[in-house]
Amino acid sequence: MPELQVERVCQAPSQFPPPSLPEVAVIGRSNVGKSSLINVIFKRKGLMRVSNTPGRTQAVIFARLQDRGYVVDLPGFGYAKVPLSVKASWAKLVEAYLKRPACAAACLLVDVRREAGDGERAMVEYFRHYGRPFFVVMTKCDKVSRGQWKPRAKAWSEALGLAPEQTPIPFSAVSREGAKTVLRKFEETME
Ligand SMILES: Nc1nc2c(ncn2[C@@H]2O[C@H](COP(=O)(O)OP(=O)(O)OP(=O)(O)O)[C@@H](O)[C@H]2O)c(=O)[nH]1
Ligand SMILES: [Mg+2]
Repeated sequence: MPELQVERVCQAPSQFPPPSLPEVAVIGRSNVGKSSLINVIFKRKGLMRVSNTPGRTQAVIFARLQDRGYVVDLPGFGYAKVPLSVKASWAKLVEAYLKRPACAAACLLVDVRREAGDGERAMVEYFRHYGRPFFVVMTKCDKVSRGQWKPRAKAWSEALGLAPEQTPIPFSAVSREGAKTVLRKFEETME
């Protein structure tokens, strides 16, 4: 298993490391399971902080995967209870990040139980605008029956206008369903 190490925690774009290796960004609404997914697919329990308080990760965390690339944990969007000043700094951080040419791809996380919101639609528009390839992972699949996976993936695909090859990958940080498939996606992007 490739070793993932946190290298930098950035609260402002000026703190981003100079570009070197390809980066894969993990994006999604707050509490969708971004940190959990990174910990599970790289088998690094506790590497990224998993919180019960949505909106906790207000930083861009660069974790380095040996000499292959970076996994970048972005702060979640869509948490209503944060002050406006926090929302503004969130937007600044995420926009600055997505403009970065070193961002080779984005991994958008969506919750199997939710419907598409403005946040997900805005992110997809961003990826398209900046020409960033992206793939979609459908998290918390352990919360619904297996029979729901296909119809939920189809609903997300339709709502976000995804191409057939972008159909959300079912994933669960609890059962580890989909972990290998998602890891392969990260590795392919860094090749
Ligand atoms: N049942 C279930 N719970 C999950 C799964 N993934 C994450 N969780 C739980 O969801 C909550 C949020 O998980 P995080 O990984 O911190 O989510 P995040 O997207 O990093 O959240 P922020 O950094 O606050 O935006 C935690 O209580 C996790 O234990 C999953 O696949 N299944
Ligand atoms: Mg997090």
